[in-house]
Amino acid sequence: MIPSVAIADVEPSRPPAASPDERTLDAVARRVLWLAVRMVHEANHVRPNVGGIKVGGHQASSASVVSILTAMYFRWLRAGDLVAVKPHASPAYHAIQYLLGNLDGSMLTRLRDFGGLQSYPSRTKDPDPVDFSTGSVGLGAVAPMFAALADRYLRAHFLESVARQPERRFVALVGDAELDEGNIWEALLEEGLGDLGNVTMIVDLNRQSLDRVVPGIRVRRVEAMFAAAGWHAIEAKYGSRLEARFALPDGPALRERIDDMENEEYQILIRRPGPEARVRLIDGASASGRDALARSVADVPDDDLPELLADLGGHDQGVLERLLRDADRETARPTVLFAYTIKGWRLPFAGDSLNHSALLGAEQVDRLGEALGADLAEPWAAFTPGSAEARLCARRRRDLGYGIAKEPIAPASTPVLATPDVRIPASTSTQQTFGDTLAALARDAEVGPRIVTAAPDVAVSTNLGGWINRAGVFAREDGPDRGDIKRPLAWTLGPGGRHIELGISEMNLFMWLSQFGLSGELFRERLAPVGAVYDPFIARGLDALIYALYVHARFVLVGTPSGVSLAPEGGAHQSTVTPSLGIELPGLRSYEPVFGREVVWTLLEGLRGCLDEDDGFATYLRLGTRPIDQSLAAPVEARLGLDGWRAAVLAGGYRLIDAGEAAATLPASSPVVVVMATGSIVPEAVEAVRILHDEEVAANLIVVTSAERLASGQHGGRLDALRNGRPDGVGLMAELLPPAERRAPIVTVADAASHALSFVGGIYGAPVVPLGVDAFGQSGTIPALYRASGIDAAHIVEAALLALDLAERPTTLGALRDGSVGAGSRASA
Ligand SMILES: Cc1ncc(C[n+]2csc(CCOP(=O)(O)OP(=O)(O)O)c2C)c(N)n1
Ligand SMILES: [Mg+2]
Repeated sequence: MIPSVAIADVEPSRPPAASPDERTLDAVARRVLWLAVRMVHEANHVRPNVGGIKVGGHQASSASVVSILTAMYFRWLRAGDLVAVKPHASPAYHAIQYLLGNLDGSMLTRLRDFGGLQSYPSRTKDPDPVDFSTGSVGLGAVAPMFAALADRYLRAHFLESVARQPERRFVALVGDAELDEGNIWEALLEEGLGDLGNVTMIVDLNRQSLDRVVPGIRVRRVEAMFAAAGWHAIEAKYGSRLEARFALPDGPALRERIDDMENEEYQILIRRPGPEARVRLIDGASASGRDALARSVADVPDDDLPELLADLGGHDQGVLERLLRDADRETARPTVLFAYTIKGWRLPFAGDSLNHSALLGAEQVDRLGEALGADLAEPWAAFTPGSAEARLCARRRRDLGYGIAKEPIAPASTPVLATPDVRIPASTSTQQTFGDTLAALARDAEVGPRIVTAAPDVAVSTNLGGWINRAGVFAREDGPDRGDIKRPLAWTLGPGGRHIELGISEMNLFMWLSQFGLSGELFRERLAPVGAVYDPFIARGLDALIYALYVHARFVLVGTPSGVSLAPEGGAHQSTVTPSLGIELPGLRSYEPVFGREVVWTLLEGLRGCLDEDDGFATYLRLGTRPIDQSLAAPVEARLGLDGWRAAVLAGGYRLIDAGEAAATLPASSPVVVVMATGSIVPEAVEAVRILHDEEVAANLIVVTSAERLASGQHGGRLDALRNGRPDGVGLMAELLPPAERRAPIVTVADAASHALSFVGGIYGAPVVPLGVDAFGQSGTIPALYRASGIDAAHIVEAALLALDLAERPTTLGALRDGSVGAGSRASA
């Protein structure tokens, strides 16, 4: 938490506005600034504060972009354009939405309040329309780029419906320190994003981050980096007053001096009293340039000098408009506009290095209101009806297409998801079946056209080859014909392609999923985006994955291969924490199928989540390369039939081996133990259960296909169930464990951190011995690694025997048979 700091007061400045239009625009900008500042003030100093925690909000960061937002929303933007606004400009953004009639005035008192305006613009939680959520800096900066790619993709694939939509611009208004985030540079290097002429990034170049004035003149390097990435880089550097002065005979000396000044010096200069500013300005110049420099500002009164020096292009409507039109003319590549601004513009702490979290005092707010022409008695007043400002707001509301009902989303009803005909060999891996299923779906007339895949340079190794051969690779134009060269992977490029190949950036993959996964909401055509990534590298893009879920994108994420089952690949590629992510991330359904059929079913369910008209969700499939003997599934198929098995898989798990059924000769006194296993490790669990049966232990094997479904039933449902007098209402666990078995000890086993499944004992108070991979792996064979990690059959058997010792009153097979709970006597195993 940043403490409020005492900051020297400087008078708010009000540059002269010339034409009636400019005056109107300036009046709008002043009102936006006032509302933004007052909103934060209300939240911190007026609204009753329960608990005494500083509410916060960013007056300085909002002020920094007031002119830019005004130029955008009151001049430049068109209906259909989609905009990401830097997170800490939320108050200014909402002020604009209020003036444009999209936000009820009562909300202005509810910034950062429960159910009120969010701290950072949120698509899903704010009451007014927000195109892109922002918050974690860097992500909002690139979201519009991926949305622009989705727009391009849709225009190439769904011509009729999308062609009716207006050409859109995709805009990101970002903070300058936000450019420190590496994900922005990963997106800049992505070749599919490099020629999006409808993308504009506007950098609020206030030279300040959270903690400090950014040293040196970093912008020069950054501009060169954008240019090197193929972007059209332009600057709104100086305002018209300074530009006019540069045009005078000694003007070049002044320009050179400011151009060459490091950020820290500039920030000090614009905050010093006029006489001191003049001395600093001139003394800091080279000896040869001092005279011309002194002459260049000789006629500027002292009082006016700091304000003249702070006349930057990012606060000049004329300059901004000219440059935004310039961005429009560039249609072959994206544009970045560096808009030079003052953080805290027109506020007493303008340009102060510690103003990021600073709040104006009550008196300062009143003085500001007066200076900005606001009515202190009616702080939330909109413009007087009939005034030039009110007319401008009404006109812009129409121009921006606000209030017009959106087209319905296609497809209007959930498409039929027919189970594709996939040949599943006697022994196969989940990754193999995933690839085969997608390849089969490429020819599905109903769902195939809506599936689009992406992989960060791992398409081949995650088994997308068959799909890519049939679906092709998306490119703006047809690729060169390879003639009769026969290769296992055809890689046919063209606008009809349905695979998008990304460079090695997991951040880009998740940002891609976030925007392609919102295609229904953004462009009225739903897609089913499937992203494939090596499971361990999910962590590399985790923040972007969380972002994709936070914005409610619908997608299928396939993490493969996973776990130490990737044995020879070694510890650097073995994932252990991903099942926990699958359980804990909100809005994500997670499956770890074992058998080929289960892959087909869970993938189809994930695609349904993308395309369903009401029940949308994102899905994570954790897969692997270990060949699994498919005949091991015979008992469940025999007991439940295919439909029952499928329903159980989607619900989260099923009983694969039941001791009573499988080992009819076991004595009634055999103690009961439950083995719960997930993923690649199931064959070891089957072997262990058989050994236990030989040892006269009544071991049951439950396969968990979704720890997430199990946990959500258990955690989410329990309290409600108790409230409603249904202690049994704990989701799937109640079905998996019949009452007589609920106190029997449980051994959990996964090719993942042991913690991932250990929660299962909590529901009925059964002792649990969790097995899993709790150390980094290494290269080796699967048996060697399973043994070293303690998840092979021998360890499962040992754990089961030890678990039996934990149970005070062991459950016996006989008791299970007559349904009495924990009543049997202890039998030695
Ligand atoms: C990923 C991430 N890290 C850290 C933060 C905390 N944070 C919020 S704003 C900010 C500084 C942003 O500076 P800049 O982008 O220049 O915006 P300004 O406030 O100057 O407008 C930081 C570090 C964050 N929001 N997201
Ligand atoms: Mg900044």
